[in-house]
Amino acid sequence: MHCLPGLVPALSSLLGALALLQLSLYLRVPSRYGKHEERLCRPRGRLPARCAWFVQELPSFLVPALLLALRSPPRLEPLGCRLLCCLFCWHYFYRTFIYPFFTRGRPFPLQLLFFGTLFCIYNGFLQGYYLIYCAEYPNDWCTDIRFTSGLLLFLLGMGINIHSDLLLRQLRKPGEVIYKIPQGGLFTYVSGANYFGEIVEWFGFAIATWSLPAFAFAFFTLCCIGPRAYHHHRYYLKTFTDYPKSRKALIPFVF
Ligand code: NDX
Repeated sequence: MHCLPGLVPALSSLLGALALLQLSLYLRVPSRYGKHEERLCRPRGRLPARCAWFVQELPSFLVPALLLALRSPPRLEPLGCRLLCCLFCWHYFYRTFIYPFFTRGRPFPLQLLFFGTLFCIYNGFLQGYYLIYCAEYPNDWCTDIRFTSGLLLFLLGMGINIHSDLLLRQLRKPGEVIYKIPQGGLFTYVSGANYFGEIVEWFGFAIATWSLPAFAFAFFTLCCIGPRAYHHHRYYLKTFTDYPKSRKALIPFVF
């Protein structure tokens, strides 16, 4: 496999277009899984959350890992390239092999699972293909301010995301499916603390890679889970009369 000129900008533009489609579809109405499902747990047409998240997220880990393994001769230099590819795989290792096995979420709709899996194949290919076959970085990229500041943002975002996922999980006892008011960590300031962390993480990755595919993915993430954080916030305000009034939807103190 080689780097085909034009393929990366074309796939990145399509990802940007999908982000806008996502925004137009889900700005007013949230995507129908989790607390925004209209009806509670009809078992048909759904897969247990553990299975669903594992299946859906697996391609985001597997596709770049396969591309890396298939590359001949193996690409080991420069160090910046290796590290950036590892960051992407590291996040999806967590999301595929750790997150699903602890989730206490409701069964996930098969239809969304299908589209989610297609999306993860597409994005895993785009990010992996670019980093493994196309990206060119100078040997001292690891000391570049874009790499170091992006890496810091990525780690900060990932920390917030994992911690917030943990706080959400602890709200339920095993077998429970009810919703409670999230407390602690960044939930003190925003309803979508896990989403805020994920968005910071992917913008950090985009800065560290300084690449079109990564900026397109960060934009997609913003358009996908930004509106969802807003819908979560409205849901909490409607459901809990004692919901903290000073809490914002997504960005602490701002929105
Ligand atoms: N999966 C990313 N679009 C998505 C699945 C849906 O990783 O066709 C994008 C991802 C996909 C989406 C994916 C892509 C676009 C799709 C969309 C479906 C339609 C859409 C395919 C792939 C589409 C077009 C047309 C453009 C092609 O019961 P429960 O499940 O609600 O329980 C929840 C629990 N919880 C609570 N428990 C007690 N009390 C409370 N108050 C609670 N509040 C929540 O916590 C869950 O078990 C858990 C987390 O829930 P929630 O709702 O906060 O997060 P969730 O949305 O489930 O995301 C989980 C994590 C989170 O860390 C988030 O940052 C990350 O995954 N994520 C999620 C979505 C996308 C994404 C990251 C990204 O874009 N980077």
